[in-house]
Amino acid sequence: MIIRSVKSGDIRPSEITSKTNYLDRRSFLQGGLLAGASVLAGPTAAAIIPEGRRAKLEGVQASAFSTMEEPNSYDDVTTYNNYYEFGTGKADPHRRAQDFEPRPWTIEVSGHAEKTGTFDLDDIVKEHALEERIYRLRCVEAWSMVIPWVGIPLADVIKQFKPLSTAKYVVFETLLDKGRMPGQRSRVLRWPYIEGLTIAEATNPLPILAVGLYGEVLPNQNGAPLRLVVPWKYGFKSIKGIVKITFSETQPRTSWERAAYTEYGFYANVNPDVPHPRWSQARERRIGFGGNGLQSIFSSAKQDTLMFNGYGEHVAHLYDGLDLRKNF
Ligand SMILES: Nc1nc2c(c(=O)[nH]1)N[C@H]1C(S)=C(S)[C@@H](COP(=O)(O)O)O[C@H]1N2
Ligand SMILES: [Mo]
Repeated sequence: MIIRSVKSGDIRPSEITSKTNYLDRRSFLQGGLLAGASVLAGPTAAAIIPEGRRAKLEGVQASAFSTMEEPNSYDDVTTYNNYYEFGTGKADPHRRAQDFEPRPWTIEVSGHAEKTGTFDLDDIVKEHALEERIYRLRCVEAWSMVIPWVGIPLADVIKQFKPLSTAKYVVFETLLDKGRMPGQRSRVLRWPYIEGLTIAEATNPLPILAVGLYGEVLPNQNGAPLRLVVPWKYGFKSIKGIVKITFSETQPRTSWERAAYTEYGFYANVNPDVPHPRWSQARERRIGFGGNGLQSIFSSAKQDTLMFNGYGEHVAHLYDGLDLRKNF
């Protein structure tokens, strides 16, 4: 099988975006292997998250779900962020999350599942193999990036906790700690940040719990030590700094719905046909490319936004019979 195992030592972050890797990935996809996660089951190495800023992740496997688009630069991905716990400006998380200490870290798992309790992050991730998933991220603010995440499939983590048949939703919460997250002193959102998925969405092969990017541990500003990535939904669904996972019978009220329920719905599927009440969602600006730093957002050209952010073949069936204008 043509699975490229990326080991630290023989690859540097800058090389992950190299043309060779890009072409490898393309021939892999052209080999017709994009059938589903089952073909990707390679040797399972215990995932270990090393400590320390910019520490390399070992034994990362490539994924057929990765996009073939050129990833954004490390600088784009780590200096232009949304993380209101560290301020509402795009440059705030990069500046203000530097001293955040993401370890040790525990996750509380509760609700309608057989296995609940408080788990050390390492005890959850060591059950899984690490994958690089290069995904588009489309923000509700009509910009996008391409980010080489490293993570574990959310579906596998869900299985690990054995949800009951009454578990209809999976709810995620970010750390609540005004001392460590100064943005929580502002009332711009209800804290803690809350997000949720239906159980069908959460067990789809696409979402991952990311522990890294560019082959290294996740920077604080991108949600260290653990954040969700749901590539067919607007970026705000991809909650950062997760400390709590709840299996719920009822649909949660998310932080963004509480902030403005007419603007931010529970589903939040990327949809060029449903405008935000205050702006169109038909097009998007790709951050970077043709400039650098913050200036580039003004210079880069716009491109059409794709239904489900281009991931429709994998997720459109989840919404059969649902009116996506009402359920935005
Ligand atoms: N806890 C938390 N998670 C969050 C946010 C936030 O403010 N707080 N912002 C969201 C939004 S709007 C986007 S677009 C993505 C941005 O992820 P990135 O900065 O890693 O690119 O994170 C999402 N996750
Ligand atoms: Mo966003």
